[in-house]
Amino acid sequence: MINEKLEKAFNDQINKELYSEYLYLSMQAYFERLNLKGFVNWFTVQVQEEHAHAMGMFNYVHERGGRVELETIDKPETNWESPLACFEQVLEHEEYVTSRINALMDVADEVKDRAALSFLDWYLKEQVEEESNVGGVLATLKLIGNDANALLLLDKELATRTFVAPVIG
Ligand code: OFO
Repeated sequence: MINEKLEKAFNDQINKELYSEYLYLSMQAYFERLNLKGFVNWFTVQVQEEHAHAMGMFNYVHERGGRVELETIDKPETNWESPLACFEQVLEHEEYVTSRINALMDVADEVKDRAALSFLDWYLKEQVEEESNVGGVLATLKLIGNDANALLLLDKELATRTFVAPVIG
């Protein structure tokens, strides 16, 4: 049976993952407006990943005999100054999520739930990958500056990203 404090921390993180899904869906809509279909594809995959992250925890809490209580999901921003500004926010958000996963692990550590710690290891590794992935796109966007042709080349590259359902835990 999962400890009550840890159960609450998991519920908070489920909300954060669902917010991530919502934020990236809003960014997807932004790139639809810009008609940059490769970026749209990148966010389509990102949205699916965030949903999988939320569901991984959703299922885990149940597996541990806990209770999931869904909270309100905050309204995400709907517009950005540029693709660069948008990706700056993605990186900032992923860094925030990493800090929340660390905080969740602190709670698991505090209540000596080693099974939960081992489960959360996957999320920690995933955050390293996400930050590096997003950091790569951001670095390219900085190089691109106002070069529309280079932006279209990046758009082509982002069109190749595909979703692979993660095996969590
Ligand atoms: Fe769930 O990893 Fe991004 O936020």
